[in-house]
Amino acid sequence: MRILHTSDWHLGITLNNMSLLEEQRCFLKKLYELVDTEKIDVIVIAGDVFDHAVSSADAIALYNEAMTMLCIDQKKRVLICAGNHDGAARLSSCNALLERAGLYVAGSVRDGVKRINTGDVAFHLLPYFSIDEVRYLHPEEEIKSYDGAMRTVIKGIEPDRERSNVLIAHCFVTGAQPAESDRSAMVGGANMVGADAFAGFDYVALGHLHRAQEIGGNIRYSGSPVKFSFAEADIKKSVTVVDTTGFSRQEIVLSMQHDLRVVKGNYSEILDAAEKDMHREDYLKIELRDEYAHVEVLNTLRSYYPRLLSLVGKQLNNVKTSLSMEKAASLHPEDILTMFCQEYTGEKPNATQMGWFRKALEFEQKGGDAQ
Ligand SMILES: [Mn+2]
Repeated sequence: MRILHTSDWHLGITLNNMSLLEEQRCFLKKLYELVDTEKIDVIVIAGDVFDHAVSSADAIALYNEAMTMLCIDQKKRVLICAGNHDGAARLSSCNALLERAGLYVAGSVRDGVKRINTGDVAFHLLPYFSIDEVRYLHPEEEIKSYDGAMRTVIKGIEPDRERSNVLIAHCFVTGAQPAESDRSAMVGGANMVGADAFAGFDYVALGHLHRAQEIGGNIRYSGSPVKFSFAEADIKKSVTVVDTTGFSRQEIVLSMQHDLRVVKGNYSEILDAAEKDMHREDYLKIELRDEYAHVEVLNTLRSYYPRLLSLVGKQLNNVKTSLSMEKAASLHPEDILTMFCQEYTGEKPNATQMGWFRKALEFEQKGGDAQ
């Protein structure tokens, strides 16, 4: 049997207020193709299908479209465990009905660990949980840590002796490397689970961390299929194809329709490069070495790069002012503004800026009330 392991779609996520739904739609198109070309039998999504517990209508529409394509048109089974970002109850609504179409969703650990037998594999679907949920379910156990809670839940899973056993879960395993967009996964390490808690499974398909990686011999994070932050600009995104004959793994690298890039350099160099740039539609963060990030610079760069989402200019930290308090007291405010602009931008304020300043000054001197 061939399994496609993915996780952390985060449908509905934004990057600097720009929706990434268009990228997520492109990923899904590639996913449908891969299901055919890689002869996939089962698609495993190890949590964080959505970015928010209450998702936008657009994100839900894309999810509906994807599940219909995979389950009805491509006639595959899709197994999902809820992640910490998913609204568990919403995600698992109409469960019994959806299972008839081949979509299996484990929303809450309170419903037990769902087992799905397909061919020679038993899949165990373990959704994200809080320590308190497990304490409530197992009052007889003394649960001191998240690791302890995980071990308690796993103890309750009956492995199928006749089949291979695959666990699908959403958690932070000790030793795994988070990416920048794993904000909620990085809280102090309190929710970490030791890899040995998963001994006995033939394969552990994990979600939660957005960087694809393998821990030990049989535990793997597929990582997110899309880059969600500029700190992940150089991280390759992929899905994992697992063949249950010997549980061999293949990482299939995905390119984004528009890549996410960080560009650093002097303003003139960046403008020269922009002229020849074949990928102006990419999501960009630009870091200028020799220029401040003012509006004109932003507008000029945006005229080349419509998806310029972050502009960082030369830092002001090392600028020392030549103006002492005593000297400032003896100068006219307009002279102070002129000195300030010269020191910080190298130029005098233009007529428009000086006009605004005079108006503000007049207002201030009249004792106008702030709005
Ligand atoms: Mn996630």
